[in-house]
Amino acid sequence: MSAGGTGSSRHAGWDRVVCLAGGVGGARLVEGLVQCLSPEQLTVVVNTGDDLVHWGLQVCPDLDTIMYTLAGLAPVERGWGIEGETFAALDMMRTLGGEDWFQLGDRDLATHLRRTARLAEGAALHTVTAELFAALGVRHPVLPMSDAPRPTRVRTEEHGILGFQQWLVGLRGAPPATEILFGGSDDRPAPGVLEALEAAELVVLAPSNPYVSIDPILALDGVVAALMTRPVVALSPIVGGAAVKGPLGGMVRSLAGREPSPEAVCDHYGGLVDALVVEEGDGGDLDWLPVLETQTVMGGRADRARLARELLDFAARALREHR
Ligand code: FO1
Repeated sequence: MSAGGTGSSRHAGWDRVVCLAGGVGGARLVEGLVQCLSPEQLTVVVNTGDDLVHWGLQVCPDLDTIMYTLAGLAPVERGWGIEGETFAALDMMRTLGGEDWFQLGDRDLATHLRRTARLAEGAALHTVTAELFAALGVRHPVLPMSDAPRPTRVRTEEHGILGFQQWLVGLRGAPPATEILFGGSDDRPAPGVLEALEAAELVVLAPSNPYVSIDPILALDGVVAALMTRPVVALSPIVGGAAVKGPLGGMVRSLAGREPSPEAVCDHYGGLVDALVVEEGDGGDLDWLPVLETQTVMGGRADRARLARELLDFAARALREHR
């Protein structure tokens, strides 16, 4: 069953919501939102800065994490890839002397083969993305942030500039990041992104890594300008002084010189965020914007819907004057 296809209902508070997302935290919130909002009410814009060419194939980890999550295929704990995946191709690749630091599972491989073939035929990434999501029964519109490559790179003192996955997976995100760089010469958002943002009554920043999941989207031409005119609610990916998942905690320290906190996330987004959702007890010093304290660490599918509904209700109360 597709969560995107059959699980949605209509939230009364909002007619047009755009969610900017990346990573596993982003996918979990998106799964909650698709249970509260119909495909007409919700558009998801996904980071593609994590994308890489691996084994000659175009791999889009954040798009695929959202696709597999919405299709009910993602492993609940790990969040990325496909539940029950096998790795026979990886084993053979290793035997053949190929690269094995980035693990592509057998079924996941079909996604990258299909995407790469369609791109080689001349189809744009947003077209191929729509085809793949539809094939897995997902009905909500999910857009890549850009059709053009926009590779994120990480500068480290020890290793110089690294590709994002090389740093995150190859080196386990251990070398402190001193700068995040957004590559690519074409900074146009994919077709539909600015149109969706300009029509949005509410923009949700998912509990994704601000530096490497949300900032690559914000770096595209016209995105910040569009967001400045829309009510924006963000969900903090920092809980109890630590990142829920991934390297964010260390990045706040090395990039902002601060201890990880919802305030640090909020300050990073500057004036873009109008309201914030944080973990119960984490609201402390945040007195300059409306804050909802609730349980933000998401469990299964029902819990993700619960959090999305609370966020949408809170935003409808807190941001009514912006509409
Ligand atoms: N994460 C890992 O920690 N190790 C891997 O080998 C790995 C492979 C992989 C393959 C396909 C895919 O869609 C995601 C994969 N990820 C892997 C996760 C990925 O690196 C991150 O979750 C995101 O890029 C962070 O948003």
